[in-house]
Amino acid sequence: MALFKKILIANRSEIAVRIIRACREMGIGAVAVYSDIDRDSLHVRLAQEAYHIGPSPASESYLNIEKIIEVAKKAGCQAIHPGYGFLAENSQFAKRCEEEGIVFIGPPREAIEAMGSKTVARQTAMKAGAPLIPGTLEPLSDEEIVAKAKEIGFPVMLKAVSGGGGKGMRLVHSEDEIESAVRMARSEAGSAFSDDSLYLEKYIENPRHVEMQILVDRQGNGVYLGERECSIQRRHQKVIEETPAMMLTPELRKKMGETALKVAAAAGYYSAGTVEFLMDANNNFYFLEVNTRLQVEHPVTEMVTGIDIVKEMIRIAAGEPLSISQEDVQPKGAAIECRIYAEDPYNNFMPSPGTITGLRLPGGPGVRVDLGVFEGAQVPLEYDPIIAKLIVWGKDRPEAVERARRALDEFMVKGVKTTLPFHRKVMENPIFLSGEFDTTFIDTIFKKLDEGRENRYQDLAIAVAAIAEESSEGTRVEKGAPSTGECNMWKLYTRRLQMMRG
Ligand code: MV4
Repeated sequence: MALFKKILIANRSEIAVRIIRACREMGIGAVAVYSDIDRDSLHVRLAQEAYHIGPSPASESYLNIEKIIEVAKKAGCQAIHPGYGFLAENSQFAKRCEEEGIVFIGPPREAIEAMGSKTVARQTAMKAGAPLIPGTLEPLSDEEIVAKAKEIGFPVMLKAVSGGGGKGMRLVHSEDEIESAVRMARSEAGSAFSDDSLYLEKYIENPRHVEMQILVDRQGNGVYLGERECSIQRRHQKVIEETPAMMLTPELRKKMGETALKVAAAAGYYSAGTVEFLMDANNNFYFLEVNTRLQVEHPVTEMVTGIDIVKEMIRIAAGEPLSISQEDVQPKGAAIECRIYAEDPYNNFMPSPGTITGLRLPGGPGVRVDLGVFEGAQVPLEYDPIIAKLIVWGKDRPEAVERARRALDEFMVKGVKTTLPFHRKVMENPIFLSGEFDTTFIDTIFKKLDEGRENRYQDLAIAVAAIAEESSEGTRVEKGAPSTGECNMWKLYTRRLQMMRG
């Protein structure tokens, strides 16, 4: 199949812009769609053509399957890229594209459907020989849940079969909690997914979230592009992602990569995809779920591998075989992504919609900004509040962190509150710098940045005391060799101290 002449991008903001960029570089026409409120947005400006698809609520625009297909046909598009969110994992949409002779740039709809059911996904992973979290492979009745929970042993996780992203999920510590947990989980799952079926897993304490990026072509050739460590999340929303994951040895990476490819093969998967794993304190990894889409955090993998995941996805959809083999994948250095949301980190991450009245972007070596706005643009309340992603590359993790700090200091957004101050704080956090963090990081270490602010002064007081001690004794009082990160933090503290002393 020859490459497409025109692609419709059924999305908005930074990810629509990202896909438009791939189209332009490939000589493919990019067709944007927009809702009322997005009439004048960045993705509309950067596309060659743009079509209005409806009112601002997503249900009447970016989720309107028939309208989007109608526009794709009218504009003469051979394919549709769904980006992430909206229709990206909607097998009905993939089916409608197929029926209309439009290529859905993503996996086969059967794979979307199968991986959408977390129990079918677990069955598939088991067939592929992936390590599974102990638990059930089928949905359970209330009675079965109680019996199985006792069999597995508390604590257990109740999960929604149609879930993902933490909705309809309940941690259950003991038998007397289980009845009410089942009731709440069923009701939550029922309203969120119109499916209240539940299954059980053994609870993994303080897990780390590590995911493996794969590319599989329609001929069945697959490569893994390495992992992303995504443990820094809030309310099941990722906030910071990095690669490589500090605790992954080359042997573990190979095992995880090959496992991910086997799961994909068992699911009949092609396109770009991500296999998610949980890692326990002993570095055992367990299959969690498959994300059948391009992910928000794909740029960190692009930074270290030099592979353009969006272009590969488009080529695969056009029927071309992969242009790379596993030996061509040689990740270099380290990359970190900070998601910049229009949210107020000083007020429990409340959405902060409005007009961007000022914008200064970071640049320089190793810095990539995937931006969804411009100065004067509106950040609407109706959609995901992500306005930009800052992705930095360094020869190793300490350099990537230094670049992140430097770039975050250059980054300025006026008119809306953003999560920039939060990221600046994380990049100084000793636990983040040590790499010894898990999915409890934000809740236990950060909570609100307000409290963080007080901690800042506490940290400073500790640093002052330590410096005083150091100068009186002539030696450092710390145990063990400090990491580069910690040294940098010391530099920052001393600089700040000097400023305070005038
Ligand atoms: C778990 C778990 C512990 N044990 N499953 C949260 C979202 C969903 N994708 C899976 N999640 C979890 N499943 C078992 N058996 C802990 C979590 C979890 C989590 C996972 C990844 C990243 C952040 C998280 C935050 C809280 C809980």
